Amino acid sequence: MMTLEERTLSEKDTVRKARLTSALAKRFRLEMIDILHDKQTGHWGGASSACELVTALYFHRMKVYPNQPQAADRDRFVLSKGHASLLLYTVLAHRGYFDPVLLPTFRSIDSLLQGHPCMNKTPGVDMSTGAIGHGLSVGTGMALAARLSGTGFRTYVMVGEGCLNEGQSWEAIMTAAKYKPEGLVLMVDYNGVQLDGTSEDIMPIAPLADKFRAFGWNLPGEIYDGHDMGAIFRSFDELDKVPAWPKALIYRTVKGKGVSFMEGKNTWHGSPVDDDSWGKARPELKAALDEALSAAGVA
Ligand SMILES: Cc1ncc(C[n+]2csc(CCOP(=O)(O)OP(=O)(O)O)c2C)c(N)n1
Repeated sequence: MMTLEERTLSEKDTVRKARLTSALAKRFRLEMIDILHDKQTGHWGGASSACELVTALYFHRMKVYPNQPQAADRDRFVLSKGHASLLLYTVLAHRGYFDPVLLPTFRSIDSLLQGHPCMNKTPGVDMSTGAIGHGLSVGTGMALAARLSGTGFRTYVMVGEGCLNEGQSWEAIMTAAKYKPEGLVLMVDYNGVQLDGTSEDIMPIAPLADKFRAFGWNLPGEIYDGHDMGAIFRSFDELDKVPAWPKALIYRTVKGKGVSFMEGKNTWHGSPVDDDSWGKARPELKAALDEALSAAGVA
């Protein structure tokens, strides 16, 4: 019998594929909360908010070769908000880069899976991150390298609002607008909450799409729902119709998505998941998974 991963990757009908990918993301969320509870360390809020987005990239959008993680023409992914490392590891493991049995070693001494992504340790990690704000600079360099080498790969950079509060991001935004690297896609996980408060309180970034356009970037007209897999797939199609580079996609998301009492709360940015909270969170995540599996026609 095929696994959910195999079914998702082999599905040709995009409506059915979006439902399968959505179910996969819900399963990853459940797996993440179990690991975070087990380890008593790690970041739930921003991993959960980007769960559908990163799952869609690796299971639908990006050209990748998990058994050749250094292939020159592979698409690149830079998780500028590196604190969401558990999400990247969970998706990479289930996409075939390494054995998912390693996931419970997350954040342990000498594990392949360090607290923040390390490109020298973990197969599939294209850039080491964790100091928020530098992802778009390296992503711009990677996209320019794709031009120089003629390999034509795409580079996807995911930022949170904390990244966009860093001046370095805006230097990269200007640099990319100047050199217009083909294949550079900035994805914003726009969840409105950071480590110690809301973006409104810390440093507002709205109106974001207008700012990007004013800086010379190109975007589809919509801010997409980053938890609706159909909308995410559509955002990729609409991105392809935008004629000029560099391009950005903005997704409205919910920090801590999937657990009612954790949603939208900065306290769940990186607090350890205690027994009581885990006990209450799990049934909610399991119910969402069951619903998604049933919508995808998976028994
Ligand atoms: C340069 C730097 N300063 C501070 C931090 C501490 N820090 C970690 S996450 C974070 C806030 C992140 O907010 P956001 O990018 O919106 O993350 P998301 O909600 O999407 O997870 C901060 C300030 C850091 N990692 N790097």
